[in-house]
Amino acid sequence: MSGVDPPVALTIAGSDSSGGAGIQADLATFAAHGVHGTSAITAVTAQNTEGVHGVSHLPVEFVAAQMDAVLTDLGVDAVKTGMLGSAAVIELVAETARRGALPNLVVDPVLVATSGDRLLDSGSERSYLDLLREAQVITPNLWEAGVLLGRDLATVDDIRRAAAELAGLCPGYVVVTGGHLVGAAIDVVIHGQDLRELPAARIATSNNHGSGCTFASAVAARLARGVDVDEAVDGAKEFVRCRLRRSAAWQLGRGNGPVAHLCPDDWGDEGRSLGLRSNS
Ligand code: PXL
Repeated sequence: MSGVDPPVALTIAGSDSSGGAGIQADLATFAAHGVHGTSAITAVTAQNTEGVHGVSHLPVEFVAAQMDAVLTDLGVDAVKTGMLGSAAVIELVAETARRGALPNLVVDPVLVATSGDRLLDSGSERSYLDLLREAQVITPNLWEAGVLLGRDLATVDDIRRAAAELAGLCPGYVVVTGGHLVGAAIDVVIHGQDLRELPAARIATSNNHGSGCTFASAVAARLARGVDVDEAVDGAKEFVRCRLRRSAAWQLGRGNGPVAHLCPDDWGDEGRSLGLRSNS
C-alpha cells in the first residue's frame, strides 16, 4: 500500500439478494471503514427478509479463479470468509491459507441464515475444523459454535466453555458472539489463556439480518487498517451496535429486516468513516 492507496480487503462469501447479509454487507462495511473491497463469490442466494428461497453454488474452480485474480494483483491486507457453501470451497480456502496467501484471515463460520435456512451443505461442518486452524480470528455465533462442537449452547457459561474448546482448535482469536442469548448480548473473546468478556445491553430489534457478517467484516477492515486484534474486535462490536440502533425501527420486508448499512455519519471526514464514533 502506498501513502495514498486505501487498504484492501477480500471477502469470500455468498450473495444475499435482500442486501442485509453476505457480500452486500461485507462490501458496505469495508467501504464504511475506508477500505477498498474485493470479492470472491461462492454462491448466490435468492432470499428476502423471510427466508432463503434458493441457492446456486458457483463451481469451486471459479471461486478459486476469483481469489487468484484478486490475490495476485491487488495487494490484499485482510480476508474475511462468510458463506462458503460446500466442503470443497472450505478446503480451497484452507489450502490457500496454508500457503500463506490469506493475510489477517477472519473466518465467520456461516452455517445457517437468520431465518434458520441452511447455508452449508449438510455434512460439511467438519471440514471447517481445518480452516479454523488457519484463521487469525474466528467469529461463530452461539448456534454456529454449537454446531461446530456438536451440542446445543444456551447460556453465557455455555459460551465460555465453547470458546475455550474452540481455542483448542484455533490458535488465533476466538470470538463467540452472544447476540442470540436471552438477556444481555455478551461476547466472549479467547486468545491462548486470555479470556475477555464484552458485555452489552441488548438492542431490542428484529432487524438483525446481516449483523454477524457486518461484525466479522468490520474486524477484517480494521485489521486491514493495521489495528490490533483486541482493538479491532471492540471497535467492530461498537460499529455493529451503532448500525443496529439506526435500523431498529425500520420496517423493510415482513421478516427479520436488515441491519443498517446506510450510515450518514460515514460520509463525513475520515475519522468518522472509520466508524470509531458510535453515533446512533
Ligand atoms: O448471516 C449469514 C449469511 C451469510 N451469507 C449469506 C447469507 C447469510 C444470512 O442470511 O444470506 C449469503
